[in-house]
Amino acid sequence: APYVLTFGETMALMRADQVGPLPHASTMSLGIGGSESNVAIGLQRLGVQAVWCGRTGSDALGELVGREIRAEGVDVRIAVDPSAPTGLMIKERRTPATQRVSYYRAGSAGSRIASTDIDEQLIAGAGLLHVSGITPALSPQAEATLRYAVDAARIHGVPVSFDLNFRSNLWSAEEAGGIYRNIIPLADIVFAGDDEAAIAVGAGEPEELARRIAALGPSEAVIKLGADGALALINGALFRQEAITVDAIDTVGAGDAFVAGYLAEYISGRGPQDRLSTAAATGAFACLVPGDWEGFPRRHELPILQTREPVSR
Ligand code: KDG
Repeated sequence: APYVLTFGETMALMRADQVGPLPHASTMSLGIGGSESNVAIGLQRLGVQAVWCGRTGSDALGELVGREIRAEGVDVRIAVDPSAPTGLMIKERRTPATQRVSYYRAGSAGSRIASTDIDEQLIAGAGLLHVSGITPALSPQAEATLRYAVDAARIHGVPVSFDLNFRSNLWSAEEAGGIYRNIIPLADIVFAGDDEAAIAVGAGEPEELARRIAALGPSEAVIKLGADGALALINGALFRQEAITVDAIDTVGAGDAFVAGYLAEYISGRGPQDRLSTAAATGAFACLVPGDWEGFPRRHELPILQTREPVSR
């Protein structure tokens, strides 16, 4: 069966257990998070083999990153960097429904990812390469690594998926926009929130955003609209998907879950409507728990959100 290859920075993640200002959080939970490893975990839970490459420090948090992703069945390829620490991300739960994320990742091991960390044969053998727009925001070397991987995928005829994933804490919309416009033409599938798509191609209605992205080259442009669902333009045909309404307690990770759901169906050869409906379900599941990826569904759990029965026995 084909595997999905992805790479990026995964950090230790500390989140306040209680709602309130961070300086008054007396206890924090320790876990991990990273957009691309979240996608890998999401794929793995849906029965698709995923391979994740990344760099961590030679430290306890790096060990944690490796253990957690490996425990999900993902094939993990970590380059340990003795000269830099594993990055850290902190989540404050200021209200029951709002999160604030702070990064402690400048100069981290993950930001020093290099092309030598991703074996070309691993790229050549993949069914799909998934990359995110967080990587080029980390360092010039990380950007070069992304370019190397995408170029190698294209040379070997491996489809490329690109999630714009704008992070305003890492760079400006102007900087990001230029890089997005360089990478989008090299991708087959592009995922973007409507706000993210606007950074790349200018503001507009979701359908128009998808058309502008597709005009740059990708055969599939998927616009994520949060609680308003999603829209996909696939080889010129438009598909719409409603969101599944949930009482969201933490939406961080929902975009990654959506991508995992979409790609799991794509790589399994399922059609646009299946890709979108699974994506909507996986995205909704991710909003139900405080962690970024812990709530991602297994395939047999997908129907749970569609049923009205509170108890199954
Ligand atoms: O998509 C969720 C991610 O934002 C989170 O897990 C951490 O990769 C991350 C980032 O850089 O924000």
